[in-house]
Amino acid sequence: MTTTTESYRVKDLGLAEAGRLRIDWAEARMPVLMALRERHSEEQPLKGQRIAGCLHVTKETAVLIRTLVAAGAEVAWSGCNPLSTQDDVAAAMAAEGIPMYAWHGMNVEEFYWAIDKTLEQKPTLTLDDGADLIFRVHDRFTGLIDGILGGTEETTTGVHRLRAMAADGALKYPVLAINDAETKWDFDNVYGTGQSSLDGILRATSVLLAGKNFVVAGHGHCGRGCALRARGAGANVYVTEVKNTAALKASLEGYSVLPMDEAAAIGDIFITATGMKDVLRKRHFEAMKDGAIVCNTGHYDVELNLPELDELAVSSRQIRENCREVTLQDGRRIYVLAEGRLVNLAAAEGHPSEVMDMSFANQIQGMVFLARKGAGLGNEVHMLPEELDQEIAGIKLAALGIKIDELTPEQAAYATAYAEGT
Ligand code: XFA
Repeated sequence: MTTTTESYRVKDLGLAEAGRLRIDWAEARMPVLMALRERHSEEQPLKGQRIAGCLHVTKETAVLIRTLVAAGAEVAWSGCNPLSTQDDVAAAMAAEGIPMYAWHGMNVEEFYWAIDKTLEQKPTLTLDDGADLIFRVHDRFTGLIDGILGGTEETTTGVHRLRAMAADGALKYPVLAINDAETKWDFDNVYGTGQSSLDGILRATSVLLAGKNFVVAGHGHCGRGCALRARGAGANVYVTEVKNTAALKASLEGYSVLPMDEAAAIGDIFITATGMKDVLRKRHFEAMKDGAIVCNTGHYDVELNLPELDELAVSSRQIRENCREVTLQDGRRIYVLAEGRLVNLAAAEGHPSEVMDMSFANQIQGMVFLARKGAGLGNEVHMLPEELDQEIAGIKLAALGIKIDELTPEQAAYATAYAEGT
């Protein structure tokens, strides 16, 4: 059931109060967005801009939307993933007067309908997670292109596709790669994924981590975050890798590095964070101890080869939420969390607000940058200026009450002279 008027479509406007409570909770944990909101409500850098946004409708996104509005923008929104939309948050936004077109579980047709509704306002800026809005404008609404100063893109995949498009000369307005900002990828991958993945494991199992053998497949940013948090919880952390430099880093960080064939027989808990398929497969399941727990926080649902596990099974039952017990021929039991999908999304709540604070601060500052400079940029994928990263990190530090040193004028001069090679 949906509530429809001209200016929004959400599941149920009656959920608005519940949504507001959640948004208020997030606001208290997003000091960078709140600081930018205060600054931009005075300066109004987005006055006269119309923003179409297509991004997960969550409490954190609501804080982003309120901040864009406070900065002077007119905003219309759709959700970039029908399953990530929180209906109470969507309702709260609609109740605040945001043209919000999002509800949980919308189908493909409705998804494009929602995007198209946000384009009716003839945006001057687009804000994307997955580039669907940019693609839609380029495919179906080319008449809007001349009026668009630029867009932002949140994700790695989106940025990748847009770079391919730019290389073909097919990109018709400038795009900022939010993902490539250090305050985005270097924080949400490590600290966001690290904590939320452990959170998912704990919610799905409630096991004690201390003293457990915790195997992390992959020592990229996500794997590093998981390893760091598992060690902090008192687990013995083992890391598997296929890349020399990553393996060496893991070893020098103090983790035991070994091949999965050996880790399989040792581990109590396994988490994959590689981006590769079949990381845990038949030969590994065959070697595992009774009671081993397996899950994934890497690439969607391909890292655990569950069809191969099920071939080895004599029985299987859902024993807890997000926890399936698979019994093998010899009686050993393996516990599969969230069917190998991202455990931090399926069994927990994704990145904490404190982490989204930094990602979304890049979105805000990206919008302001495009409003000021977009017209002068080429139709390519651009990085945010490095100063913006430093500024965002600086606001976060200030909010945390952390002070740091400053170079003396002599040191600053020395640094410049040094860079010039004298
Ligand atoms: C849901 C996000 C995706 C939610 C929404 C509701 C709930 C939990 C699906 C998402 C992304 Cl694909 O948010 C989480 Cl109950 N996020 C981002 C996020 N993660 N991403 C972990 O939290 C980053 C990422 C992912 C998953 C990068 C590449 C591939 C997959 C949007 C968001 N999260 C904060 C939610 N806090 C409640 O706003």
